[in-house]
Amino acid sequence: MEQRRISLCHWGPFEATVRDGRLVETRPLAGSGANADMIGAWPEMLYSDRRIDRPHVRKSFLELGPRAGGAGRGAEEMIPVDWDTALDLVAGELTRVHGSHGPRSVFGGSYGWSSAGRLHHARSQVRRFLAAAGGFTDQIGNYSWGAAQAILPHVLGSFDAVARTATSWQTIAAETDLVVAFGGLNPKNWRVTSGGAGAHHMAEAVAKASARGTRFILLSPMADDIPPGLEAELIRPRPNSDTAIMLALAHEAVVTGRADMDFLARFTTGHERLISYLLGETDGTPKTLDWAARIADVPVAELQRLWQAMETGRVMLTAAWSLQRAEHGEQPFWALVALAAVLGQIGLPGGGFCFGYGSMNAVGADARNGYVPSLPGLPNPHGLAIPVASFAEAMLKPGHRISFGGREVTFPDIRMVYWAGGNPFHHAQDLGMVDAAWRRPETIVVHEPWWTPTAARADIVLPATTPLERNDLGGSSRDASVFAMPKLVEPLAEARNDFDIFCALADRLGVRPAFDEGLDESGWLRRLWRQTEARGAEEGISVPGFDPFWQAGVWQVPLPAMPEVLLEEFRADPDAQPLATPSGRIELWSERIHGFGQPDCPPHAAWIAPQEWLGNAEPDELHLITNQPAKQLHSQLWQARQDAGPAPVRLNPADARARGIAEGALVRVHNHRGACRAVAKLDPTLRTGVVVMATGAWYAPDPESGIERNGNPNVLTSDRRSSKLGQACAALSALVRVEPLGATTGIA
Ligand SMILES: Nc1nc2c(c(=O)[nH]1)N[C@H]1C(S)=C(S)[C@@H](COP(=O)(O)OP(=O)(O)OC[C@H]3O[C@@H](n4cnc5c(=O)[nH]c(N)nc54)[C@H](O)[C@@H]3O)O[C@H]1N2
Ligand SMILES: Nc1nc2c(c(=O)[nH]1)N[C@H]1C(S)=C(S)[C@@H](COP(=O)(O)OP(=O)(O)OC[C@H]3O[C@@H](n4cnc5c(=O)[nH]c(N)nc54)[C@H](O)[C@@H]3O)O[C@H]1N2
Ligand SMILES: [Mo]
Repeated sequence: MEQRRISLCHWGPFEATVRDGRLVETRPLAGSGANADMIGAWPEMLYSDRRIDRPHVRKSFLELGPRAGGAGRGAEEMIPVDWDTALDLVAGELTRVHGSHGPRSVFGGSYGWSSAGRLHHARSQVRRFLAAAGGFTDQIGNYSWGAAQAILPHVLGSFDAVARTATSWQTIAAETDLVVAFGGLNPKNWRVTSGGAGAHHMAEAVAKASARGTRFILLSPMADDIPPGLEAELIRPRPNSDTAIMLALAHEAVVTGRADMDFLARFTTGHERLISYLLGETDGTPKTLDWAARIADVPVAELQRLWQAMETGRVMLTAAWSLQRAEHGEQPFWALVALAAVLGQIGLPGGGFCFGYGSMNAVGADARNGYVPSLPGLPNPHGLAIPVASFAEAMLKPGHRISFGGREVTFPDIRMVYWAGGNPFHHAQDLGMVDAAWRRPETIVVHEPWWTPTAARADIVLPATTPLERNDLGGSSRDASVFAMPKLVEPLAEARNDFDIFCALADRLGVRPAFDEGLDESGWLRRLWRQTEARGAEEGISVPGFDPFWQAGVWQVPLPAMPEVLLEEFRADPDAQPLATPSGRIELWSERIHGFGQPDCPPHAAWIAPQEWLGNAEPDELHLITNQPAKQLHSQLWQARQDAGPAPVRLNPADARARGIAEGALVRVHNHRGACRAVAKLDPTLRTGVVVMATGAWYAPDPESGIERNGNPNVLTSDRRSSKLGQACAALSALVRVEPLGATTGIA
């Protein structure tokens, strides 16, 4: 018997063909623009020999429990056990650790993208469960735009400009003369959206603007940040130097009399102090184009041309999220706002600034917010939350205090780790350090559908279903559709839904009513849909009932009446619609940040050189960019590509020649933190001195040499954070060396 159904994943909507109970094909939903390779990988993913078929316990943990110690994690045999044994063990450990060390000793922040459905969203489920079970240590912030999340509330009153709102592409296509994109507009990033990418229209939107005559100038070390077919000019600055360029452009506006002083006076505060810094009155260094050209190591004529292009017309400035995933990552975002303020077009259609047009699908798409429901959380009264990227440091240094957002956070004494829906051995920096930290806790529990490096390093592994094996609903707030995600096939072997696993544990702990509120899967789906209905009632939008929605498989949320323009209301009436900053205005100088007194995050946007970048590199060192993988979602989908060998490292042919490296050669990429294998891919469009390795390879250190075999670049990145304000992931500030993989290492 053959059946066709529509469903959704983070990389798009698809049509699935199921024959005699087996998934045989997945294809992008017609008209969705989703990537066929990524969508088509589902059957291989579902039936991969990396699926976890039943609960497993690490051998010595099964024998000795927490007395086993963590040294054998990842190396010892994993023993299959039945569900009751596994669940009793987990419930017993939670009770023991809570009882002896308190709720904060259970670390359950469990960062990770999980899968697209909103009910069975593993990370939301685990946090809800641990809160119901008495509390836990959570994580604050995210890896995507953690530094922005820290700085923007001080500048704009909230981080809405990175999390939710961007001027619509429609408006850009109609109004904008020039788009200046720091970090480019990389089309590979438009393949995914958190929650599920409904429609993929970004390339079309860019093409439409270009066809109307919008000019594009992109700043990025690599040419693939330009969408195919777009005639864009490219400036290739050194990585991490964008802040200097932005400040120099603002300086140029000031000294040529083009700064919009009326805008600065009405809509901002502190511009006098920023200008004084730009002019060099505070530090003796005027932030001229020459100054920036030296820092960014680009011909000054390129910056002059950029400035000339910006002098007239409607200008949209944008920065990719990648810019802030760096040391002092707060600065390029603050500097971009400052530059836009100096130009005076913030809040005008097609002008000002926005973040992330090149970072994720549907940024700048027309969509109404709030129609995709989410699993409600529960209060975590005895808990604590630590900055997301600090978890490994926290495991290594219980009791240590760090500054974060102007206050202090004390690391808890983490005894137990609970992870569901994330792959820290993919996402965290300095994996050698993470590996060491991971040996410290007494007990580690992981739920996973696949034997990821994280699952392989747990004490107790519980096999989770994939979204194709359960009923759910999903969508992204940046898209205009909500999808039903019906169960397509029966769960593999003994795999269970995360929700059902937590129900069984909640029973054992006596907290089931608090956790499931008496609802099963179907009850929860209906309850989530009531959130959507309530949102519709607020806005006078008619929402179908759950049953008709489920039957139709998708609901198109009506488009907003007017396309979005970021900060339009503020510009229209700053007194009636003040920002939530202390001054109610855009803060170009922040008294509050001044009060924090942290030299690594001064009270105005400033150029501060990172500790690791081309400005202080040894002659043979290269700047490593770790960007998002083109045909994966992070480490997801890697299991469908594992036979391809180590991941590529891209080098400019001149850098390759200098090292005796040919196209396709196996190389060793290394620094003092670690080393990995990779396959050399020569790219003449890449800036010299820069190498690029996408994230996403599964961590596999060779037990003898320690070299990571699959090309996971996070063995090379540093755990140093953006600043004491943000404590955010700063993966994009790292130097490496590359050499042919020869006799020195002994691995082929
Ligand atoms: N060097 C460097 N590192 C980076 C970045 C970078 O730019 N450079 N980017 C960072 C960013 S922005 C991000 S968002 C992170 C992403 O890091 P992660 O979110 O950790 O990466 P994923 O591979 O998406 O991990 C999700 C995991 O959930 C599992 N999963 C899927 N569905 C289910 C389910 O239903 N139940 C359970 N229990 N598990 C499920 C998947 O198999 C997968 O292992 O990486 C960060 N790391
Ligand atoms: N296909 C695919 N798309 C994805 C994801 C995925 O895993 N796969 N992940 C999604 C997620 S979770 C996130 S957070 C977003 C991330 O979105 P981004 O952070 O914007 O994406 P990246 O690919 O890391 O970086 C984009 C480009 O920035 C450029 N760049 C890097 N450093 C610098 C710099 O210092 N200066 C300048 N000017 N340019 C620089 C690089 O050339 C790189 O190609 O992507 C999302 N999109
Ligand atoms: Mo992200």
